[in-house]
Amino acid sequence: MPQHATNKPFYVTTPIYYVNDRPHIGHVYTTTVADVVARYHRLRGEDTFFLTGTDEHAAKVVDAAAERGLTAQQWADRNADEFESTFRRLGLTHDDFIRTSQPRHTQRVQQYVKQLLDSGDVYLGDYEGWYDAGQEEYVPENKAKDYDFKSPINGKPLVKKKEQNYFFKLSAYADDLLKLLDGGEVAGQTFDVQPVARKNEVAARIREGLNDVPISRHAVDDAAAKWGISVPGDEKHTIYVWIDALFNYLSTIDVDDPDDRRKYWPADVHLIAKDILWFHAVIWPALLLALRRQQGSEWIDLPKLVYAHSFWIAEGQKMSKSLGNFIDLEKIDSYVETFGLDALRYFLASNGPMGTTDSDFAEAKFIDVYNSDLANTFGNCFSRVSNMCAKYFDGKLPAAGPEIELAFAQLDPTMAKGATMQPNGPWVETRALALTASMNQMDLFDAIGEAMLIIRVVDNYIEKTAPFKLAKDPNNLPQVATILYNCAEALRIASVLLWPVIPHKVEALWQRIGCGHYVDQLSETGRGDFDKWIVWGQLAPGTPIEKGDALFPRHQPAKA
Ligand code: ME8
Repeated sequence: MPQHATNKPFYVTTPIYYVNDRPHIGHVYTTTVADVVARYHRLRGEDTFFLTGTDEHAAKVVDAAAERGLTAQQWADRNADEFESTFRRLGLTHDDFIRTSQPRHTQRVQQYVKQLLDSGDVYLGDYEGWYDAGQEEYVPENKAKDYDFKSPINGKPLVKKKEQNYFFKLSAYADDLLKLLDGGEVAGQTFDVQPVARKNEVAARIREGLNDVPISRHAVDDAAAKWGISVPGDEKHTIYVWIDALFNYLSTIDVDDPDDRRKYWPADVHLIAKDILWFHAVIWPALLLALRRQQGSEWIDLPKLVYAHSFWIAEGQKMSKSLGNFIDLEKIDSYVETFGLDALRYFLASNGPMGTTDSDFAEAKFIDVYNSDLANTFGNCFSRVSNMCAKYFDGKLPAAGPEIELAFAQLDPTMAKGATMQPNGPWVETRALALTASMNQMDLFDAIGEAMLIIRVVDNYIEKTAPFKLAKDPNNLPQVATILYNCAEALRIASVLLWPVIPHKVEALWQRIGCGHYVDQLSETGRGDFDKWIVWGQLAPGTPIEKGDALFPRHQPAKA
């Protein structure tokens, strides 16, 4: 697992997406998770770089463009715009959007491939094999046979293809890769793949043997292959789209500029899905090991972690073109319109396929999660606290006193004895530390679970201490004050923990509880003060608590 040294800036990437079609929920998901991770690191005050973008030199882009009477570049431009504007509309905060047809990328790719040609890691040879045109990849003989010579991904027939190609000497890196995956060091470098089941899959496949891989296509007799970056010094060949694409993680930050983007390398996490694990867990580190041996490239360390999540399915079925059941942009927009952007983010982050099982994107589940976690827990908790401040303390946060221990003992002796799950300083701060550990493991479920637990405990505490009953006797008001202070403070800390996931609603909450300066700091500097903000006791007594509209109004399904 990556240890985040405090002085190393944080760098997170998503795959760059093919522009043959418009974005769908899968693309939005990975980019949203990366956004949550990036926001979390910014919240911690870290210098953070978050990269996404589009992968354009694919044959299927040429085909899709031709069907519409457009050039590949025109079609790529249109869809790249669609990806970028979608991500912006969804409030995603990437620091750059790389397109592989941009000169800043193509020039660097040519430079890297030239270095590999010069070192002999890339050489010219002949290749014959089974090609999956949809995936733009060769399928090994035994796998092709297992799938009856059809694409393991889309079921279309594989084609036997023979070409003169440039090859990358992948076979030379098998031992190094196995050592790295086993937790060892190669040339002072470490490299991890998670979840561990995915790492084991990759290692098992490497142990079956690694062949050198073709990394070019013949651009003379293949019109689609002309759409690509030429192999330096040999115009007849273009660089295979996958090699071109992988280099995006490096080309974006490998620039001489006053900001010194190279400081972000190595990537702390490449977030991907299981479909593209092999390229990221095997080809990519091997390319980098080859590259960093070249003069001037010694700074090119290995990425710390490749994290491969699983897949969304839709309403219980695999999403596919033929079923026409993709959660597409229209559906995504309709969820946002009905429930709000943060509700979509919350559902993706808390119920998505991080880990090794697929997740179902089902409307009933979405509504259930929305109502139970956001409306009834987060939203309701704030409205209870703000209502009581309005009713008993003139809309202001009261000061806490020592009276609560007494109140506890009187109200619920069992709880006072156990007293482990009280929304008090030490307990809440422990939850924040647990969240940190979970985020470092890319365990979003646990991280969100810690924040939600605080709110559930606050709710339970309100039930158990019953301030609304206590308040009937004015002599009890000091106890009510303590209860409300504890609730508000616990809720404040929970909201800090939830900011990476539901930033817009959390910021609205902060404005209502006298923490507008958090919003100002984040918008002015881009960074938060996590370690300070999670310390108990920062809400000043007397602060006006503004009730406002429900943060997450309960969703009532329309009656049929
Ligand atoms: O593979 N569930 O691009 P791509 C979750 N250009 N995530 C999904 C998903 C699903 N059902 N479907 C897609 C490519 N994704 C290459 C990548 S990187 C150097 C080049 C997400 O447009 C997930 O992140 O096919 C997956 O890895 C990616 O989209 C594939 O996007």
